[in-house]
Amino acid sequence: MATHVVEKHAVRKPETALEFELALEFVRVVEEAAIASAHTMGLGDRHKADKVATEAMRKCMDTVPMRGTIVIGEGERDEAPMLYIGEQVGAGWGDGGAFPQVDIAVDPLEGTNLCATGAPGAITVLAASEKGGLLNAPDCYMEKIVVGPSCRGAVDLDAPVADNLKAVAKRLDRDVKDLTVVVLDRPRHEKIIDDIRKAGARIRLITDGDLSAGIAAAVIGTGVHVVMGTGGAPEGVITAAAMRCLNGEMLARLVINTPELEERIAKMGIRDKKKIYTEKDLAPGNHLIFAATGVTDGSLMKGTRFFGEGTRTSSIVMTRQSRKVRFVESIHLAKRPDVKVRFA
Ligand code: VTB
Repeated sequence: MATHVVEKHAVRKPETALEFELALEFVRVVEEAAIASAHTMGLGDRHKADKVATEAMRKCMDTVPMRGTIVIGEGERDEAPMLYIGEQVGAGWGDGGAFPQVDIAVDPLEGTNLCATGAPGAITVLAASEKGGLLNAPDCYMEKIVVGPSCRGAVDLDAPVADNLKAVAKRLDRDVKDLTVVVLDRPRHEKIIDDIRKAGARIRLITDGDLSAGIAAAVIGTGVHVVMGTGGAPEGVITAAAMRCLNGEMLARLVINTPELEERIAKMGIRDKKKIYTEKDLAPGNHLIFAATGVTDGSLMKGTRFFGEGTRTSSIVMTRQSRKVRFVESIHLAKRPDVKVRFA
């Protein structure tokens, strides 16, 4: 007689369950934020775009079966009404511990200006991990360099730009002139841009969104090979979580240039302000989820589309331990009984 034996190791540990059970839940969260902010596209009001994304993300977050804590969010408790650092989110609090504890880093709308002007590249995004799996970075600038798996170990944050580009070109088996480097178009990057031009590589200047650019650099076929320059540290942590799912490499250093920031990092227990962080230092979690939805069209995902009888969203969700990169196309139907479903 056949018997079914459930072996002990077949039972999932709660932290393994985290990726399996929460990945698609977090897709819902970024989808809702994208739908809300996409309605504000082109209104010229970046604060409104961010506000509605934040509210939608916060509301949806509370339907997720977890005990979540925001570790990177919209600011400190006294400066942000919701999704503030330390805020408890999720439906699992007060259940006696049956649901996983999760740390969450959010950027409800990455590229608020892009959304406000209807320009490409706005996304809603978050990263999640087991407790302690995401560095609680302060809201300051961060120097960054991001490359893909073939360039691991080839770049150095303190090396001259020309040396880094030569090393990347070698790993990618091409000339420096065949590299494209993405840089945020800011006056602070004048020297870096000059150095890249002198080295002979091509440049794509972007007005916003070095997080998506980092993902593009980490995967093959996007035409982006390196991201360089200074952007936000919180977004840096979320980028690092993506790198850990894609085997990309990120080197980063906090820009601590005021007494307030010195004090802030001291309180956070960061002793060496010049420390160079790798993607593993920024997102050390074993179990990591990265989820993002397109608000406006981008190179990785299409923007959110409204077609009267519903809304269509394009998302990406990646998990580290279970090694998945999923592209999720969702049709959110209008709540009417006669609604017709459109596939194209
Ligand atoms: C923005 C944004 C980036 O950093 O530039 C921001 O577009 C900070 O730079 O994607 P500024 O203060 O000069 O605007 C990011 O948010 C992320 O790193």
